[in-house]
Amino acid sequence: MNHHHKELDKWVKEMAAMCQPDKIVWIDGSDAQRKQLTAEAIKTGEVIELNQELLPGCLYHRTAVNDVARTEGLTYICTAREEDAGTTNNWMPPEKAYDQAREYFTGAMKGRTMYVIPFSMGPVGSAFSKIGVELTDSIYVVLNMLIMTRVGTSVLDALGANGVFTKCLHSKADLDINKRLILHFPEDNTIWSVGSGYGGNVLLGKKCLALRIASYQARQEGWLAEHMLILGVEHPDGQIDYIAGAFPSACGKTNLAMLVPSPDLAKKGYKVWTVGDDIAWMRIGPDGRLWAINPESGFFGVAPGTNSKFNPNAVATIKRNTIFTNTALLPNGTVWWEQGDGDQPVQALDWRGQPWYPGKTDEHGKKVDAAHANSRFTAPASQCPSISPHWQDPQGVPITAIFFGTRRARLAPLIYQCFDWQHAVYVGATMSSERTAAQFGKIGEVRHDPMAMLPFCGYNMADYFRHWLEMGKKILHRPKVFRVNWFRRDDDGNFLWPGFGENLRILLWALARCRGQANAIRTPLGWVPTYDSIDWDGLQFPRASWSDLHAIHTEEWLEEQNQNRQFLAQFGQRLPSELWYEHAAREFRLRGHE
Ligand code: OXD
Ligand code: MN
Repeated sequence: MNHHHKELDKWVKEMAAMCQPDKIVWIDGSDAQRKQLTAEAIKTGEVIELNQELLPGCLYHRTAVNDVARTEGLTYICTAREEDAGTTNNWMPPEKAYDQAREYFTGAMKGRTMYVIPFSMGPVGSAFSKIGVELTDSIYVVLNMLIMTRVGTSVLDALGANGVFTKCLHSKADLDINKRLILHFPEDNTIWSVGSGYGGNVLLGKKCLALRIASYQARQEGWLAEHMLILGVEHPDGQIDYIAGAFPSACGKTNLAMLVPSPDLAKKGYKVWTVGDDIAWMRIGPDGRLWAINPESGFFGVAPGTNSKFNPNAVATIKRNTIFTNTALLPNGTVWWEQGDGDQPVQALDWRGQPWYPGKTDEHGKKVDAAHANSRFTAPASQCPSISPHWQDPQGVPITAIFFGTRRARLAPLIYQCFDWQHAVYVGATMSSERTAAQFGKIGEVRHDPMAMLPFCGYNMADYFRHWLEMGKKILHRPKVFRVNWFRRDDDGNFLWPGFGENLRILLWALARCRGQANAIRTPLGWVPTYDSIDWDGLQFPRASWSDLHAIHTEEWLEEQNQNRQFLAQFGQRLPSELWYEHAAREFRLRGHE
């Protein structure tokens, strides 16, 4: 490939000398090359071609059975000083990390091809964007990167002879979980990932670059790299407000980003536009507002639960040119998953490739799912019916409101508005959520996940909180911040709130608050909507349930305060004192002293 970046050439040669591939292929981003690689991967069985009449351009892939989610325990931030990685990250000294991984990488690509993928996170050439180059021995990775990022010659052109890029090295090696490492070297702008084939571990533009490395760079450069969706709400008068929202993995970010207004709200002229479903890069614009881009160009969404009722836009998006991973495979060459569209199949191959039938149980009598709970679709954002006309604007879209959401069966109200930016940083810093299938570990267990960034912050989280506080001082027109929880349940375990399209009612209240227009009640937690401040057209929602959704059980909240105190204490002296101030202030309010 024709380019003149000496450092890039040198690095590719060095990595090839270590990994010893049979050949090196540069990915140019062309359709012809993509088709040729697809054909090759079909031939070797790395991917399976789906029914091209029913799912044109679609492919199917299975990962190894012990390689189905991000392995946070094997994910490291390798800074020279341990305290720069902080207590919430795994840390290894860079030399040790390189040495250990070098062992796994050495000769790992023998008999294989090394693909060189130049990619841009963000529109090519935008001042917001960052360039990376991923080396990998997996065509599956190449095909996913072609969807999730902007790839090829145009990126090399933008890089020029001296451009800065993140060095991303990946090898499946033996897919051995005992020789798996996901290593980040923020000080070297380098990522090494070995021994995995799961998206979150190997599509290095996504979590590794766009969050862990980018968050480190964002602090140095004065911007924010966040685990947030971006959506636009169009009002009947045509004005569009943009919201960014942080939610932990598998808490409905994709569904919220693609929200379809309920019929009565649609009739009034409300629309929702999708800008991004997972990551937001936000900078202060010349007008003093916060402007956001989605650095990705595709969706890597959770399949189970995706259906025409809850997310028709996602269903439409994944009808073509989509890669399905670890779903069930049907005899007619289509795919299926639990809580998806269509009747439960009478037979299928499950995500492991085993014959499956309804009611199948394992040796312990436990029901076997056909699709893995963290099975995924990879689909081009451009195919989404609700994709915003502004989703690729190089300067991004202006953010009016920020949402912090988690999954809590009790305790957290449906929504409250934070009193101010400093309070919001405390609320974000102490949010906790129930664990989902997107990461290894016990599902349902409550864990702290500050700003939904626990697994993605590439530096000391205490410094991250400070960075948020500092940003608040620099943004002239700060977004208003709201804490939401769509998942509160009653004593019988039923969801109290219908969610999905009805969430727009809550978004509209928040946006009205940003204009100073909606009523709210002051509570110890923040500002809560009055029942009458919500647009209820087309939804009969009992007043009593509204109260239940916002009930604050003081004893439980005081226990939560204890948990929060313990969580914050781990950061020691490095924690900004403003957070202790906010902690004490909330406790004071909860105890009724205000
Ligand atoms: C994701 C995740 O894939 O957060 O977006 O795990
Ligand atoms: Mn995510």
